[in-house]
Amino acid sequence: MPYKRITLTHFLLQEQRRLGGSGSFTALMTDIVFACKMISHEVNRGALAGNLGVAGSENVQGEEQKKLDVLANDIFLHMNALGGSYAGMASEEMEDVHAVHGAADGKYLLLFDPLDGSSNIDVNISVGSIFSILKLPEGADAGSKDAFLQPGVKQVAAGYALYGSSTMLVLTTGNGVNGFTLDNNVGMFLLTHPDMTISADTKEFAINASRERFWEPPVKRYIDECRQGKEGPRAKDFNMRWVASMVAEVHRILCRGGVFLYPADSENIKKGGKLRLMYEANPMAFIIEQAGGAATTGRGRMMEVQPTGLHQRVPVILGSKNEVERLGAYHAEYD
Ligand code: AHM
Ligand code: MG
Repeated sequence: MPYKRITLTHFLLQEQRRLGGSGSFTALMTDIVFACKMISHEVNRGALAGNLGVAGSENVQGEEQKKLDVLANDIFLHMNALGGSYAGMASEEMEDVHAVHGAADGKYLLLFDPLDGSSNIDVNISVGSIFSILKLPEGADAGSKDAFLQPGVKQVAAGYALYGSSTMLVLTTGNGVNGFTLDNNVGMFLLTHPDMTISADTKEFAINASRERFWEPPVKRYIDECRQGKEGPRAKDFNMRWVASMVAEVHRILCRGGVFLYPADSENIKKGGKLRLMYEANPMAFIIEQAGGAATTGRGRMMEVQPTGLHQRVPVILGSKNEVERLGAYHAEYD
């Protein structure tokens, strides 16, 4: 009975009343929701719409772009420029920031990864969009990247859309985490996962184990101990998962606990890590912390990292609190 559930729009209006807001936040979220619905539609149509395969271009980081990377970026830019809530936007797929012209009232900055996990597009495995919302600092120029270089603790909202077996939108505005499922028949996101929380302990870890030869000693120690199972120092059996779509991994952790690592290693450390601070690590860290989990670089809280570059990469460890703290202790012992 869809009409008995709270829609995302109603949820946002309730939040607006609770906070005594002006409605501008509700308006900007509406733009994001439209963008995610359209991307969901394009992802679902896949090969039927000729959406698979490479675009023949590279992004700012020298990575090959897929057709859907480019399309999803265009959809995000276009939908979010229309509403007038944003002064500027920055994307994993664009070298420079995009000032929104004509948005005289735009008070917010939007950072997004339009299609995360895009190596999975062509094989019909879950992908997602990630977004982070910051306030435009007083007097700042939204056309300058300096306005965007704020630590994760300054985020006013963050979320992701998961294009999986169903499309979901998971959101935090700093007051817990709520998940909404897209009902395609009525075209609305409905609240299906209220107050998502992450168990402090887990028996599941996620890491790209093909990189083991590059790992630092604390990561190697942690994974070795997990793999020893009941016979090892952890005295319990662990399971492993790796989807290679961060959105899907974070969603699994929100649903049943776990720890996700894309750590610094001897090969990716030249770049600072693999995942991007502003488009991936910070928004996910905000969501994870709001659900009772923890997110670090292994050497400090993720959301306290002061960004120095728009496309900066960082080591990422996040998920069930006790496991993340254990990994932090192993790093501290080693350093
Ligand atoms: P992308 O933004 O280019 O898609 O890359 C980010 C993705 C994450 O979703 C995922 O956790 C990771 O890259 C997978 O990396 P790997 O291919 O090394 O397993
Ligand atoms: Mg990404």
